[in-house]
Amino acid sequence: MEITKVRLTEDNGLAVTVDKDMKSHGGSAGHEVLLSSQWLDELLSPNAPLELRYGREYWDGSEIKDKVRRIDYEAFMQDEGTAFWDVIRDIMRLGIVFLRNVPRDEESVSRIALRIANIQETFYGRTFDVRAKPNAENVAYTSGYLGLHQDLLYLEPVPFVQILHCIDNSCQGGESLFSDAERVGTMLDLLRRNPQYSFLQRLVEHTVPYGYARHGYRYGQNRPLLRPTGRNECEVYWSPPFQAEWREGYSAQEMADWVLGARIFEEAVNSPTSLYQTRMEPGDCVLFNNRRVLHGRTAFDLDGGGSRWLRGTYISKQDFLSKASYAPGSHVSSPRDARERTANDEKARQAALMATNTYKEMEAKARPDA
Ligand SMILES: O=C(O)CCC(=O)C(=O)O
Ligand SMILES: [Fe+2]
Repeated sequence: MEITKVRLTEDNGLAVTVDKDMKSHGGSAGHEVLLSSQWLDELLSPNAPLELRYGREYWDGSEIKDKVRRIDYEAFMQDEGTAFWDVIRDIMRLGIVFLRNVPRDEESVSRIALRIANIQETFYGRTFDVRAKPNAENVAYTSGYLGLHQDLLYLEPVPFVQILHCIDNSCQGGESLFSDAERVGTMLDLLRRNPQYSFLQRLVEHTVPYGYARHGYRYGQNRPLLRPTGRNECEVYWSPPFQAEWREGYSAQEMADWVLGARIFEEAVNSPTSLYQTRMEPGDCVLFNNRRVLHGRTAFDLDGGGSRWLRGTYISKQDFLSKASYAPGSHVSSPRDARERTANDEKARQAALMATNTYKEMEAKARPDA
């Protein structure tokens, strides 16, 4: 079978004529095979995954205040509406977005999840309630301060999107905390490449045990604090409230190095510069990337009156990306554009990260003579 003619189509795809069809297609004189520009783009750009097509914007607390959106629930739920794709894009780009005017209904959180994809059910159930209760099985279900963390690191896969719908929040306190951990992780990864700070290597090589073993359930996974992706970005695993007992035989020096690195990370994600603190009101719902953005909350006062009740659920990464891959051209760039832009932007982005105060503070703390 040979190509006898190739021409450009109106949509910048190709029309290829072959002399003979394959046997399975009858084997007669060939016809034109149409290859769409999108198909060709994807074929020619294997290293432009969806993440690059949406673009990633790291943020600190003041940047996210300007960028974060609160999108109307009804607009989001409408079929094929722009608001729907705005939500998907913000989750991909910023890792966080809010809905407002969400109906006060126990089913709202699953409706929101199912508008995007299917739910990732866990042993907490298809959906779960976050309320202070006696004998709480985990610290999230108390009224105490809940430090920045990711949910369910002891599961595989770790849930990707977490959705929390606020039904009541009339107590004193109970404000939500968020921090862009991938921003800090990527900076620490840059610092680590400097031989002077090689102790940070421990954050990549050490694994931390996460576990849950209560009420007839037993789960466990070991995860490093930093996992470089090989694309100049660095995944992060951080969930101190749910850490299990260390069992690996690391030396005292190795442990000391890990602790120093972990402390630098912890201070950076918790610094007032990095933190985004916001109060969720009834009818608000947050959707965030649990793999990238850490969440927590301030303590609240149950005795002073009022109540606090959130309902949550999760979506897995593959299910979320499956939906996200159908974004219209208004919301993503083509694979080719994404690849070119990324190549150009990479150096600039690294330089920008290294110029931040967060980076300089981390560097100062890492310096042995500091
Ligand atoms: O109470 C909150 O605001 C957050 C609770 C929490 O971390 C969770 O449900 O995963
Ligand atoms: Fe949580």
